[in-house]
Amino acid sequence: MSSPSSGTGPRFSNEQGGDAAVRFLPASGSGKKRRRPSKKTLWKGLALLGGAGALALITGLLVWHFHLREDQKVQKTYVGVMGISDQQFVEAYEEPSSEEYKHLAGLVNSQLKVMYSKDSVLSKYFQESTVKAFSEEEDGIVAYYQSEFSLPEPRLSSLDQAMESLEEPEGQQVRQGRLLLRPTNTLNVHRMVTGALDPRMTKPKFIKRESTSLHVEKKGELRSPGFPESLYNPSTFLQWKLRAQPHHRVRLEFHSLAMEEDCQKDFIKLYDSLVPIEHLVLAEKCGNVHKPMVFLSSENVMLLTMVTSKENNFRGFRATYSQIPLNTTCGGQLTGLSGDINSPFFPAFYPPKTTCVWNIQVPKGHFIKLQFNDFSLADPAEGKAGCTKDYVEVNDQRLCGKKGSSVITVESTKMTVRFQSDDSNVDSGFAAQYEAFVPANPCPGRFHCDNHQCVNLTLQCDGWEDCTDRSDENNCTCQESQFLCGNGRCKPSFWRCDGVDDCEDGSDEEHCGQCSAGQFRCHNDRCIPDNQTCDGTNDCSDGSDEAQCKEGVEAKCSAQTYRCSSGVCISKVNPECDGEADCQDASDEANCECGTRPFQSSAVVGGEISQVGEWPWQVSLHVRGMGHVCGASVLNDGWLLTAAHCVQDDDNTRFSRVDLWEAMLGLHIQGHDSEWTVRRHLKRIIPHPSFDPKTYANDLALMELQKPVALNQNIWPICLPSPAHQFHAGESAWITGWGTTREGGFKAAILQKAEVRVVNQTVCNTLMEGQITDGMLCAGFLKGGVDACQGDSGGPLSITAAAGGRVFQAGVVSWGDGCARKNRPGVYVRVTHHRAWIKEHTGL
Ligand code: 4AZ
Repeated sequence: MSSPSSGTGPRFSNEQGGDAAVRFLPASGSGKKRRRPSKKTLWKGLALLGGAGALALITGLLVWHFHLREDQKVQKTYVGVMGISDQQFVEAYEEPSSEEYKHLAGLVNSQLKVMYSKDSVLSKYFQESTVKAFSEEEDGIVAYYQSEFSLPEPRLSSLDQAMESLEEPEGQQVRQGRLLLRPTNTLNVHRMVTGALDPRMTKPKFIKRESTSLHVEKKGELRSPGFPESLYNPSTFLQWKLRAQPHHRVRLEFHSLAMEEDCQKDFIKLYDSLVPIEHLVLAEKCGNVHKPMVFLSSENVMLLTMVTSKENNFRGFRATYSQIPLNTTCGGQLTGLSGDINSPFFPAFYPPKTTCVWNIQVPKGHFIKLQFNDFSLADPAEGKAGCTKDYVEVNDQRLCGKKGSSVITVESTKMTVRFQSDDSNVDSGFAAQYEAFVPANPCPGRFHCDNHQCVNLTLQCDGWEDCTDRSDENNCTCQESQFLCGNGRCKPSFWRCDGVDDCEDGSDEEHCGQCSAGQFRCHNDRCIPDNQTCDGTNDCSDGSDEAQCKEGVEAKCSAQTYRCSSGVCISKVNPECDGEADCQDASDEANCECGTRPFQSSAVVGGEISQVGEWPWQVSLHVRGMGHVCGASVLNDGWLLTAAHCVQDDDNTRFSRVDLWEAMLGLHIQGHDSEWTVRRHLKRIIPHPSFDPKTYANDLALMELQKPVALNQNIWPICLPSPAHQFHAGESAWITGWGTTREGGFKAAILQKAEVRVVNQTVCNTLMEGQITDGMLCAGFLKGGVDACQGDSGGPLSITAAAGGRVFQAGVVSWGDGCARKNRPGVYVRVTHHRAWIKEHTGL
């Protein structure tokens, strides 16, 4: 920016010169000899000149501030909704080129002009209005418009204020009054809602802007451009205007959504309107959404917008649209001893502007309890203003936001439950059951939790929390096979000293390491006699008594010993690649170019999303036209290990065909190859010949790449354990993959990781009703909650060895009873069991 005084202002200089730019200009008649001024006069003159200069500078700044900056105008766009009564909607109002549309749009524009003319700020900066659409509503029409203002930037806040006051005090009048233009051009406006556009929709220079209008009376499908084969385009603003027939709602169901995680960059936004007005936003979504989402409008219109930034593009979304009749019946009189109450359309997102009231009345002598199982209401103000937007009111108690299971009890025969959603922001709502109870015997035949919930008697003191306040696990008398926690809970004894705080008060992990003299303290804190260490027997059961031995003790070969290349066996547990040559021929330290993250520079941070390069052995197997289907692991530059069930033909697809597959190595985000990503076709697939699709025994397959890959920081082999390698119950293991992040959900776009624990083989076989063979390994949490799931199959179960720190592949994701269910750990192929078969085919 140029200085305000340059050009027009006086120029000063320094007679001593020096700097050419600040040299005195010769005065006119500079040829005359000048009288040398006295020192005093010189100072006076300089002071005078300085003062004048400062004055000029200040004046200049002021002029610039109030004049020039005023000239730097910015454009501001508002969108609005105008409800017009006593007008009949005609089909032509949907067609902007029709005479009828143009006529009504003209009236709306004049109406807006008149309204803006009454405010000095609005009238000064208003440029023009454009009607964007009309829709039908009960007894009238809704006009959707956009108004443009042009103003100096500093005036933006006064414009916002003026627009707001147009809404509030005057809005009241507008709501009730008749705004008369000219007698012939009367518009009966009963509702006005105005708001600024989301700045993300105006800020970037979009390469593409597109608007599509759709009628939803016939079911149909909506996809973001290119979905699912290609990625969406950068820098686009797309919108879909959806219209249902009168007296219907628009129903929009998203089946798949894969966008950038950062909503500031890429997002979709839904509105209960035909223009993107923030007062009527239904929801904003980005990233990967893991469960199908259904949205419903309050009237017969909905707007879907999609904004993409200039980088990081994903697959986008697929959604289906339809319409449903408007007359939602919710609430009512309930007199049974028990019953269900749900927010309208649960588990679909409830529509905005909905009120339901349930009046529950139970027989005399009973009280009522209401148990919420799901509770997710949209209330951005939750915690601040306190349940003013969407809420459930039980008698006089308001609930809002998101909650886990909870119970509300009233000591009365009457309960009133009111559900209220406001104009914007919706969520999946709530599902609850009410139950009448006799105060003296609130849970006949069942356990009475402190919060008045009832659970089956068999669930009391079973080690699991079934009452939402956990009171079923307090003050228990433990069975023989259980351990009594400090807080009175009972937990299976074998969970004691396993490194996991199962009691949740730490008591099961206390006093674990106090071994007597002459005893060795195992890593799992068990105590064994000293002389049982380094004897070739795994006495601790976690192998720690054999792990720290200076060198492998030569022993008789058995399933527990490591066989050196020379044929000699040593008794050390997991000696391979631990950094110490235990075999005399050092063969236990050969072929150890594996299981490290060679060039990874950043530390692994929390959360479920992996770091780039954290799992360089993870492979994504793609099938032509289907994208990611299974996981696999890198064994070396030419071989991958996966699950046999991934390569079994089904009725529709010949998954056993080599040419169907493409292996993606060094991939982090699906659909987003990086400079490290290598795509490879396959030369051959070798499924385990004894794979049994009924029992999933031997669920293992090898894949040979068409040509070897160059290993890099994101493509690196995992170590294969020797047949004798021991993975102990309770040991930490990691599962990784792009599978669904919940049962029945969507696949992940970014490589996910989760920590699980190896589950005792006998316990697992009992839990899984005898389906666990020696060739399988279980991992997870008996509590549930963490697991591999569909799409993770074929991927590795990675365990870091205690000695040497290399990562070994303990398992291949194979099967499970659903995902992350309580008492249903994930089942993996036990790699050690199949080591010989892998070696036979790959030489590894
Ligand atoms: C599957 O369908 C699958 N919970 C993989 C793992 C598990 C369940 C299902 C384990 O690929």
